[in-house]
Amino acid sequence: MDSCRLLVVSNRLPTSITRNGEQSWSTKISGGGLVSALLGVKNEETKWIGWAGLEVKDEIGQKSLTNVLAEKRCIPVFLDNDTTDKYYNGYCNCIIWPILHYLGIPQDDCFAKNGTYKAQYDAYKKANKAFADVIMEHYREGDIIWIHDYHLMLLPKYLKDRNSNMKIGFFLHTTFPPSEIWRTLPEGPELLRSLLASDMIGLHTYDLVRHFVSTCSNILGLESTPKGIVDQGKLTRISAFPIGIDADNFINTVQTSEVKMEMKRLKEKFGGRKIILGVERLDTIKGIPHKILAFERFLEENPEWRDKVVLVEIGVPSRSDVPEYQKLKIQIHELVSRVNGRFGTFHQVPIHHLDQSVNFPTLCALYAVSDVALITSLRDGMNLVSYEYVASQTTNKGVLILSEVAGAAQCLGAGAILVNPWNTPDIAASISRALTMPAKEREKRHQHNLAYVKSYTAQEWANDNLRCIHETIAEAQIPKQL
Ligand code: GDG
Repeated sequence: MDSCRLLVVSNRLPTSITRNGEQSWSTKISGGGLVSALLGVKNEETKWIGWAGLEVKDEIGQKSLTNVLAEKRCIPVFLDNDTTDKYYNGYCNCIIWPILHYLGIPQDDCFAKNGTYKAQYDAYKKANKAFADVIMEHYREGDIIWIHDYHLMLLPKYLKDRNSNMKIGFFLHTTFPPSEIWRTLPEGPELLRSLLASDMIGLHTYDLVRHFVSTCSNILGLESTPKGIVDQGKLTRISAFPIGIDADNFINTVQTSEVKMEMKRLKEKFGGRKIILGVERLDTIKGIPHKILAFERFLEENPEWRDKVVLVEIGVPSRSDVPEYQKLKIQIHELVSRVNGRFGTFHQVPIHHLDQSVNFPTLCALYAVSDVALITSLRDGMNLVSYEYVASQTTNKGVLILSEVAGAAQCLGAGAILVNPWNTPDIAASISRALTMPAKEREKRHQHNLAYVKSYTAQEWANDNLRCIHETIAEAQIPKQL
């Protein structure tokens, strides 16, 4: 791969920022798949451009934060609170996110709370333009721009309009729906045209590539080839790159004394009961109510397990200003309370539920002590939690129950028990099967998944994406040389 400067662009920077005083800031690296994937990219120089995550109105503050972040190779985009609310809470998370995950556009209080539809889309454009401005300020000829996710779908076009020589890759971390769902989005054609201004678009799986390509053909009437979409002689390459994790980080962290002590505490806390684990952002796509209903069914049908198993459900707060997410939280609380009320005793309850995130060592300890991971996403681009669980199960060889409609099912399907998240009785039966699975079968399934998780890592994913961007750019230059 050529040595070049890489500008990674995503809605958020990989650091969380707190203001302590006029010119005093603390920054902390945030976790997550994208951060670990990109930290491993071996490039001459990588810079990360993203929203600062907080409003900084004064110029002195903006300058001082920019200087602090420069040391971390990060460049902030500043957005005011009103734009952020309409762009992020509104258009990104009320409109595009549900469409991308095959759900309809909500019609009610989403607009009342986060501004009208038009105001939300205007804010989306404004935010994408603010990103384009910052990129243009820092861009040098030859840089590769690698844009991430649905927050920035208008950015490829805004950039190419200003400099048609720019080399742009785009990666979508979510699912992408069939064309008839995308068709319901009023701005769908405009967003597609902008995405196609990229040189290369990556999605997690071939199914998603197929959806994207057929949507471009059906809605825009464009020609598709095995490599991608052709518009007026220009090819935009569309390819599948299933994201991975930094498996060694989990394998090594579960060996640390801090995690081992936490594992011991957790085992004592749950008093020898089998642990079923759920970890996810509290999100409408993660199927948390479906999981609780299935666990309830399992307890109904298997009374002998009632005092021998606990479901630990970590629902990490997410998008808490969006009405759909507020409703979901209430629904989950009601369900947890019902199941605990029905099957709990004075001594213990069957669901241990937290509305909080946990720190990384605790997360690793939870992964490592759990006997089963239960993932019932209704749609999920990939689902990194399933990978992280596998990587952390070095001693337990726990069982992964995984939604068949998560992208991860296409990579871990042979080792996991796959379930349809809407099939409550089948998930309940799968819990029973997982808890009673013979050690030999658990070992075999675990080894299968571990081999995959270790071989296709976050770094491989990033390198493959970048290799493909370089190839596409090189191929596009061939006719000019003839
Ligand atoms: C999007 C797509 C796609 C979770 N709770 C805690 C915590 N986490 C970390 C996990 C994991 C990440 O958050 C979640 O990643 P997922 O992939 O499971 O889900 P999304 O957030 O929806 O991610 C998804 C992904 O992008 C990557 O392309 O797979 O389909 O929706 O890394 O470890 N980390 C800590 N405490 C927690 O409580 N420290």
